[in-house]
Amino acid sequence: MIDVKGKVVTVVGLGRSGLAAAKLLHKIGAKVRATDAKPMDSLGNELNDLMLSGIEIETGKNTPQFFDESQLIVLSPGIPGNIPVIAESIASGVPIISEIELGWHCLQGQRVVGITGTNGKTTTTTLIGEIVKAAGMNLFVGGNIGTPLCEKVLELEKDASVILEISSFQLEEIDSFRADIAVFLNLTPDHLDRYKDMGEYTRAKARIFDNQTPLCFSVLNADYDTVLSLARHSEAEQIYFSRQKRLNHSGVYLENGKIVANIYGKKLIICKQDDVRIPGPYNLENALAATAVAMLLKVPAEIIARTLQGFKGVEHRMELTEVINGIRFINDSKATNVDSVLCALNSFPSPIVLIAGGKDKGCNYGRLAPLLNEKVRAMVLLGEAAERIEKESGFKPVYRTSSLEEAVLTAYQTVSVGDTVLFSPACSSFDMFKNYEERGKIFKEIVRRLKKEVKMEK
Ligand code: UMA
Repeated sequence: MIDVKGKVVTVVGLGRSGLAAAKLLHKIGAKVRATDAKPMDSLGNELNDLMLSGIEIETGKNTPQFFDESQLIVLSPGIPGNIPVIAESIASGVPIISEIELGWHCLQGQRVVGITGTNGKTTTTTLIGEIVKAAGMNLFVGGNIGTPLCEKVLELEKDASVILEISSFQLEEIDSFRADIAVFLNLTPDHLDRYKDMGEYTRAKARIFDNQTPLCFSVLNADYDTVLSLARHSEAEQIYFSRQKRLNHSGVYLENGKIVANIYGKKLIICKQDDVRIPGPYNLENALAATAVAMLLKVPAEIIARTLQGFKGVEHRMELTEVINGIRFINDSKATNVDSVLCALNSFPSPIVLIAGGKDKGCNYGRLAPLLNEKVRAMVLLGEAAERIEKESGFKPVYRTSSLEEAVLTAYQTVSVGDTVLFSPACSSFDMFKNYEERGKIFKEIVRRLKKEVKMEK
């Protein structure tokens, strides 16, 4: 356990991570302060509990004075480490850690599975959790997926598997954090509004391998050379997974339409590739990665197979919302970068009407062009990034809209029976919504309303 008793610890940001970190620090005896740039009234009621427990709070700003005497700073993932107050603290030598680093120090030897990569993290994390649950093992599923590690760490069973979705933001400020099993799914451009270039983003992601020892495992997508080269410096034992090639090395791959696991020197057929219920080639990769982890956790093959066959996927990720008059409406609000949209476009038959746009993250939308031209009937755009998407993709026809409701109705007017309306934004949600979950929920509400209206018209 980290020794923070009596130490002044400043938590920066009071979103989910910051709140959980502040409460945990208070429980383990630190003198906690917490600051958030948002005004008090937009931060929710939980702040009152913090204040009642004696935590000093600053809202509406993050002032340098508030950091005076800090002996440790816990930084929320959404806040870059180069903002002026943090840069000043770094200069004065105060250690800065992320929320997962703090949570990790409070574990009691539980085995940590850390899942990172640009796309598929949430699906893979959830799927691993479902397999482990089906095997009757104790577990915690959290991290970037929603529940911060700090929120639950003191309640975990000693034998629990701690399954964490981990973002590059969380990895930036780790120090000793170690993933006993580190899963690296893929690497494509993302978050280029935060990182100065792909190199900086890649370096943050590669920190998942930091602190791994020869007793650890890294589970690597053998179809991505970049992933393999990043893992070269990891001391962990490497286990591969591949959708595209048979592996000579320990790993999980496809052979004659079947998922094969060759781990611990034993070759096992898990199930047929077509038994995997979640759609598309990239979800198959997620299923292979999850199988590799489950094998390392010694889950029996039949439990893995049963879970792959039953797992429907996660909310907001290629989620079938409704079928209206033969038109499928898919909620893929979680697709916040270009590659995520490419995965979704590859996963559904054409013709597709694509609804996209949101807060620009600096992605190259020109990369959408080939698949748009191949599979998309029309594109409906909204949000800050609409202009860049239209210009860079060069795709036509495009309809510009000013709200999600208008976008859905426009898409509905453009489709024919048998089409798919795919809401896969390629952008984050923060220009119009609180987060991608809110955006996805609103999309689903609009579609369900539309279904009722269409029924009444009949
Ligand atoms: N703030 C300041 N000063 C600043 C900037 C922000 O005080 O200069 C404050 C904001 O006012 C806000 C708080 O910091 O109140 C925000 O903290 P945060 O953005 O870190 O949000 P949390 O609610 O703590 O959520 C974070 C993750 N968010 C981000 O990484 C942006 C959540 O991932 C995660 O689920 C949660 O911790 C629990 O671990 C979301 C996400 O979008 C899903 N992640 C990115 C992604 O998946 O692409 C990485």
